[in-house]
Amino acid sequence: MSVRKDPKKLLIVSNRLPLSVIKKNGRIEFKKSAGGLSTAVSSLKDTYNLTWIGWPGIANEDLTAADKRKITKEFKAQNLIPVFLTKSQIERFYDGYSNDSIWPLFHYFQYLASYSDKNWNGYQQVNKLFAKQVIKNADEDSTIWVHDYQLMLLPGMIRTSLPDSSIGFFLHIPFPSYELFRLLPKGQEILKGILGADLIGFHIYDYVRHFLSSIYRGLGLRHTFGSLVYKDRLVNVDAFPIGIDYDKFANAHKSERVKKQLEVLEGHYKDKTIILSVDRLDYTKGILNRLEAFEILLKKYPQYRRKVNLIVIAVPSRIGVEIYRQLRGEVETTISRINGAYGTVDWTPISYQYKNLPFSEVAALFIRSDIALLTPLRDGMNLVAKEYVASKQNRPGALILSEMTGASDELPEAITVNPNDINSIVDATVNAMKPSTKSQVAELKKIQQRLKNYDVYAWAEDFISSIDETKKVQSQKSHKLIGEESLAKIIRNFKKADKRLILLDYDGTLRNFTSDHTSRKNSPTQKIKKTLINLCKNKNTKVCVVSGRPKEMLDKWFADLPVSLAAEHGGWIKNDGEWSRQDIFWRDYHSQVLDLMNKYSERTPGSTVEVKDFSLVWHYRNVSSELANVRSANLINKLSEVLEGSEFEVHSGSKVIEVKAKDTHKGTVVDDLMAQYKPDFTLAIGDDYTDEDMFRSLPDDGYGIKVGLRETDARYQVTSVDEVIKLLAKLA
Ligand code: GDG
Repeated sequence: MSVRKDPKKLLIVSNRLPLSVIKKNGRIEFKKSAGGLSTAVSSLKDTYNLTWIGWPGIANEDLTAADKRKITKEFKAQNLIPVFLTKSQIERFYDGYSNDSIWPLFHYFQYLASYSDKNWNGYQQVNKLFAKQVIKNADEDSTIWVHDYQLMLLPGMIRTSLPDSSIGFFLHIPFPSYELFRLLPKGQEILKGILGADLIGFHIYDYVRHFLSSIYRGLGLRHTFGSLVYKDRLVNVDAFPIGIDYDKFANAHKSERVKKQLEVLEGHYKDKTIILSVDRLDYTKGILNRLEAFEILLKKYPQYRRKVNLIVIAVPSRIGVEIYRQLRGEVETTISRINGAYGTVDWTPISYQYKNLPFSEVAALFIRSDIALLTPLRDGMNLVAKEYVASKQNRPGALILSEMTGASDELPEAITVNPNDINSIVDATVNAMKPSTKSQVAELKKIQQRLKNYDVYAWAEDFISSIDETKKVQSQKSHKLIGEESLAKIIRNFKKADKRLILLDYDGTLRNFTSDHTSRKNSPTQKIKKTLINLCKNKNTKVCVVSGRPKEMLDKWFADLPVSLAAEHGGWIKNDGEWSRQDIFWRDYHSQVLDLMNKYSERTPGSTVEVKDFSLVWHYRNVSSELANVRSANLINKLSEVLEGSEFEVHSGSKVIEVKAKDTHKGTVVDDLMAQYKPDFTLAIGDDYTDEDMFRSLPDDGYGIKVGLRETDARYQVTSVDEVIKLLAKLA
């Protein structure tokens, strides 16, 4: 771990802080919560100037003004900042949208998910309160790390106020498939909120995949190997499987307290096989499934009775919520039933504790248990599985793990079960009681090495350095962005020049894209027209709109303006009032391409075919993203086969596939106008691949400006159409 000389500010933001406040007999008390996250984060203290923002775990109504002052003061001493919440905010934000909508849905319990506008408003409101505290406490070079499903709007909110900040977001629960995610009202807002981050992390690649597919299908955003551009900012999405505090568990057997606890267990469970179950009492954890499996085991295999014990530790969780109360009732009734049916005077099959045990007791149970039986129906990761393995230093132990946990991806050596297949849990448990001690220890050793290498400290360091890495790539990508100096230079040279040529693409450059390329909404605004007129006022400035659109459309929009026009990528040029055309000979390629495009259009709802003089275009802006992906790739393949060896080529543009002659491109417009006017200042602005031909044809001292942050041959880049208009207005 590297130690920085001048520690950088790191703001951790999560729903809960590592310190909770409780009030006993009117007095404030502070209680440490020892979760994996607080362990990980406390390790970062040496490297960073650390501040943690979160809810202190108690409602405003239970606090006096003096209490709040005391909490704020005590927290400040530990670099913690409280976000105080009222009962109704907690109810709507935490119990409501977080735990009644997101938690069940993201864990595939669709039937338990409920929604209300009231809860959504509460979720937004509390995310705003968190944002306020972050903004108040962040410096320009702070790194902000936002955690989990309660704060998914927060990255976007911070980004609005601090556009250049470094933000990471990590989700501790699964990200569901889009088919589930799309059920969430306000899902798009949630996606946009998360996308405010520079780096977005999940436990495993499956969740990454689901997230990427959701932003593609929900927002139409494409990615390349997990990188995408959102609002002209590079965003990276990747898997960072959370680790555990490995040494703490691996060394637990040396602690005196743990040793004492082990003696108690050894005495009580002498010669017994212990099966261990440890979780928060949550319906996602599949506790009832494992009880059912244990009951079947006792029934089907009487030889194990009196030889095996199941120890169930259920940590109280969300106790105010009805479904959790119900679950507790069911778990306890099931356990009583099994104990009643199979227990004897000197043997109780299931030992049950509904409490949060001290670490020494949990560790001793991990060490002594012969089998860990962890059968969540869904679990983001499941740290207990990793902690159990880490605790087994030179001791045998079998891990039965649900394949629905993130951890199962990382622990292929575990005995995996489908938690919905009760018989497979029974069989796995019976098998786990058999194998040889030696092979179990060897298997565990293999996993331990991996858990040690990527422990919770390595995880946190990895995530934070990946935020830094993302910021670095962002700044490399933006090195072509026009700054004040380059802009001043362009204006200076523009003014100095005797003859100027300005070539402007239309869609995506002068006008933002709309969903329908034929709609009236695409026509130039008054502001665009005025800017162009002003530019042309100087007789020595030639402006040409160079578009892929047909000449009729450009005539309709620009005929009354003193600009030259190039339609169909230069197939047609209107200079000094007359249209002239290039010669091209389609032969029978025209009908072959058109037939193919028509065929695809019929099979692909939302797509259309446009016939132009110099090209044929298949538009698919309104086709659903996944289908568009498949159909466009297929069509490109088919067209390439048809056109092989011809003088025509296929281009894949922004939601269009276009076939045109190789010699018809925007570069020829630059060449023609340069030859005619011999300007000493040339400027070309465009946003897509067809404009690259213009940039490449510019003279060495010409200025090419790309709209957007994609790779380009242009000398400069701007991020939006608005910036183009502002720049042209400055020149005019
Ligand atoms: C969420 C995600 C993801 C349990 N009982 C006691 C106790 N524990 C400790 C365990 C473990 C932690 O609590 C539970 O972590 P899990 O990962 O198993 O589950 P969640 O609480 O649901 O956590 C989960 C995790 O976030 C991290 O990203 O893995 O998928 O749902 O560390 O040891 N600790 C003590 N007494 C207990 O009785 N002291």
